[in-house]
Amino acid sequence: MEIDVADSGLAFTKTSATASAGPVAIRSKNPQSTGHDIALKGNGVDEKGDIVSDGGVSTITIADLRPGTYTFYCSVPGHEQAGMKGTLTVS
Ligand SMILES: [Cu+2]
Repeated sequence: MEIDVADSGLAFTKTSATASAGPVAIRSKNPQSTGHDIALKGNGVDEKGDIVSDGGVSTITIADLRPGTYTFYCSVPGHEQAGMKGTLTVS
């Protein structure tokens, strides 16, 4: 699934997403010159992708994501607090 970085500002292009339980890969293309990553936390999951910029794609892969509610976010310091986050609902 894709959760891309917005063209500008500290935001993704969506604030919520859904996925089916099981193996899940999240790809996040970052068009900005500012570095960002995609990260996921909740229910014992704590995954962070590489920080990328200028069209790069940050990726995380979870082998067996369980049903529940997770937070996707950018782990660059200050970015989540500034609003670079959203909710991933897995069912
Ligand atoms: Cu960021």
